[in-house]
Amino acid sequence: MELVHSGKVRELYADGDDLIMVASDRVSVYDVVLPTPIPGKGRVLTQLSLWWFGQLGSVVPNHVISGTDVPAEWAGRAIRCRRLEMLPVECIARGYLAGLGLTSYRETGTISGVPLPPGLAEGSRLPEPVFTPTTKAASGHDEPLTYDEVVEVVGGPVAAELRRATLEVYRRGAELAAARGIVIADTKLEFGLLPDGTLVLADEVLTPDSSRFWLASEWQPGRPQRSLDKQFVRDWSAGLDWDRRPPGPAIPDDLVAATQARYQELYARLTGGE
Ligand code: PZK
Repeated sequence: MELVHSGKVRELYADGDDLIMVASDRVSVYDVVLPTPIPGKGRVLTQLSLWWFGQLGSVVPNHVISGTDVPAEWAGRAIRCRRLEMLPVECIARGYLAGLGLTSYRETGTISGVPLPPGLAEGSRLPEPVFTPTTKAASGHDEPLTYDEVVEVVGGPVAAELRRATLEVYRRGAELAAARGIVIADTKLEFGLLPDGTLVLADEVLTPDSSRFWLASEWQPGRPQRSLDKQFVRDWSAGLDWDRRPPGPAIPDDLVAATQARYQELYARLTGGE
């Protein structure tokens, strides 16, 4: 099959009119892929995405054709999907203050032009989720976009659909996760259009590679929150004498096992499955 796109942790192949998205066991920290894979990560994230696509089907159509009609060597970690005309906007919804949203709030009291109340702390829940789109830079870093800039890029009607679908996917996902003891702080979504103009949710959805997951029982505004995925790897690598440039360090066996267990636990908790 023809490789059409190779990302840090996933590949995209063309199969006739369809695309096949394949998730690897690679893990990245501080935007660098580490030389040690986390066995089963690609399968867990693929199955989690498929589960969410199913849960969210009534909010917005998605690009999934099949999670099983894929080449045998990729079974369990690949999705056959419809080819879309992708929109050049990263659609982010934030329900809590972290990452770049926190930075923006500290500097301006706003995120993406939306004014927020004073006195919020790192990790605080926002009064309501905010749509904080960015550009999709081929390399380097994504730049924040105001809603008006999204309108300039995709037009008013599609911009309005993007904001509604992004916030609704986040709201439904966060509500479902909350019932299972997990906080989804924020998430990044990608959308495309079918030839008839229908807006379709693409890529992966509500995985730990595209979202921040916290344990509700540990959530405490006013300090950095512990992420429910590769936090062990991040913490360990932060303590090394490593300049965060490639090549990254090899992950010790016990950390690989612990990280593998966290991914599996997250999947089991959210979906009630194995
Ligand atoms: C598409 N990406 C990003 C994802 C990578 C790169 N349904 C679609 N139709 C057309 N294009 C895309 C999709 C999707 N999803 C997604 N780039 C193009 C991407 C995964 C692995 F290497």
